[in-house]
Amino acid sequence: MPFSNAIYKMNSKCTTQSEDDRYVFTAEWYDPNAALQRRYQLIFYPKDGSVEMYDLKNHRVFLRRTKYEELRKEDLYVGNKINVFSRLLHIVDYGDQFTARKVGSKKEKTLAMIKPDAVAKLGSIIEAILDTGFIITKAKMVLLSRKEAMDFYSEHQSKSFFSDLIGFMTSGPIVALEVIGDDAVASWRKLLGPTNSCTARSESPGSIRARFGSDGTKNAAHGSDSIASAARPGSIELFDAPSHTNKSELEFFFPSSGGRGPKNTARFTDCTCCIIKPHAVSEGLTGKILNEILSAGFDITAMQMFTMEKANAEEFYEIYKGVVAEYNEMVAELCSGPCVALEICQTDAPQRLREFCGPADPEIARHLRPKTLRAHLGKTKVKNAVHCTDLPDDAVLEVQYFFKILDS
Ligand code: FUP
Repeated sequence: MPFSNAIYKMNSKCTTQSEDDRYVFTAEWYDPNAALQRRYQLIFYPKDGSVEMYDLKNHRVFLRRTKYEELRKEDLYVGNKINVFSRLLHIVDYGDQFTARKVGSKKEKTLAMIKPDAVAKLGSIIEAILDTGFIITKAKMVLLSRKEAMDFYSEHQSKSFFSDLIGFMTSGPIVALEVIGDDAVASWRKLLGPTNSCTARSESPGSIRARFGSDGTKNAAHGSDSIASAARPGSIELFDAPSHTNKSELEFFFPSSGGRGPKNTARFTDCTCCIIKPHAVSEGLTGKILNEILSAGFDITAMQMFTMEKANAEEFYEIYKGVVAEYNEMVAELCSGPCVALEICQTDAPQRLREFCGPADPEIARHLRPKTLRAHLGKTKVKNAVHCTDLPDDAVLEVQYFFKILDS
């Protein structure tokens, strides 16, 4: 594209609000061909949903202002990964004061953890989280070892309930979530309700602990407890965080560098693979889909959120290349944002899940199999809510692709 400094200069200077607001970010993209991390100024215009990119190293316009309806203002915050015309961009900073003030000021991230007693209600809890306006940016089902549970709850080691708490927390899988939202630490704790579920039922009957917990130990879910320890996305320097922080609670499950955190729970046997597609995740359907799957009696034995590179999406869908006309669109959809991978266990899992999901084309599903998942929640043949393994022989391979290869 033609060299131009004009737009860059104009955007660098423009930090005040106008009738045509713009949000400016610094974003990075790993260019696999050049094996280089490239840096861009990314400008989003909410008025018409257009986007523009400027290559910061080469000082040239990379993408002229172009409408891009898939991009939502809510997805633009530091720390998030977004897909712009098949490029997976990592937003690393705010590009101007106006954007930092408007987008970053009240945004916090916190750990929301679903405990063993409430994992069966995963769908409803995620629905409540999304209905409250949070965005889920990371998710992983794990089974804590005793050591991990004791580390996580080390501040309670001298308490009389410690041993029961550790026994409970290691009794089954849990689901760790990173949630982002305005005042997320306090808002999530408000939604959680009082520590003891019995108290919660009298004091805050609509809360998560009132609805899904039983007592003072089996209380459905956890939330990091202080704003002082909260980590605003990508704005760590804004916080003078103490060493025991809820950032470190997030780090415990989702280490940003080095270690891998607790292992996923995939079993790789008697299972099939289901992927909640990015369009469904961004439409806020994750909770609904999990609910439908669980209500139909399927066992979700592993779950994790992934943001795929295009090369991974191509590889995963390789068997459809040259066979399915929509192959390219399927690839574009799968890497267009975060997806949620599930391992589902059940006798004859691949076939039963396929029957449950229904025909790949939701229009056909609505005519022929109106009770299926895709009939309810699919939009088009490509945006059909979920992928499920087609051939039983591929089921374990697909589960391995996510839970062994991508999770490494
Ligand atoms: P909260 O911050 O609401 O999670 O509550 P605490 O930090 O006080 O407690 C952490 C966890 O310890 C609770 F979620 C459950 C467990 N606990 C008990 O098992 N018994 C108690 O009497 C208090 C807490």
